[in-house]
Amino acid sequence: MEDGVDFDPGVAADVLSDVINQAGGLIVGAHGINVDANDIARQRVRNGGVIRGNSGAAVFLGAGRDIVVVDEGGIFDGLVDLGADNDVLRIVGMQPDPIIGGATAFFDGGAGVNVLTFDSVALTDLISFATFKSGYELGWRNADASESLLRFVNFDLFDFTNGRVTFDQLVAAVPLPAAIWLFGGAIGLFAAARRGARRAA
Ligand SMILES: [Ca+2]
Ligand SMILES: [Ca+2]
Repeated sequence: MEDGVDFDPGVAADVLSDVINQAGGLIVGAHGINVDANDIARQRVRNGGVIRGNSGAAVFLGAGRDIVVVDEGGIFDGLVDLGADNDVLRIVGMQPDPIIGGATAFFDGGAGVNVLTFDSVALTDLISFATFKSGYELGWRNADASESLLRFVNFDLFDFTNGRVTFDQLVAAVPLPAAIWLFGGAIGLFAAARRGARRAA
């Protein structure tokens, strides 16, 4: 099976090509959207429909400063690999699916300094952070109190509605879940009890 959209080599660096898949649209193939292995051109993929890779990535954009925009309700069935160089992943608006891009979506910024941009999420909306497969799963609460999850790896800078943070600042901004506070508190009590026991001995 061929790729849904296949960019051929030979396009110069800095030339930007757009793929816009609107709600109701379907791009499907071995890779949903693919570039040549030697690609250095820029691609911008905006998806409010479905992009599916049946045997490869849903989206592979290779080198060049590429952009992926997840419109409200956009589904990426498979890996979204932005490839080498400094890329941007942008999450638009309020997403109806609790997992951004759908249950199989996973966003890999690849090499370079990659930026993840949230149009409608503030740093203070974050509620969870965990490892997920080879990357991470970030959770936040939306304005309507629904919750969203994003699964990603290899992003370095994170733009929220109230500012930009590094990966370490992102992790530090997520409130610790109650279970960790309780667990940490229990360890503290246990250590105190052991110290007490040693003194008594
Ligand atoms: Ca590219
Ligand atoms: Ca990259």
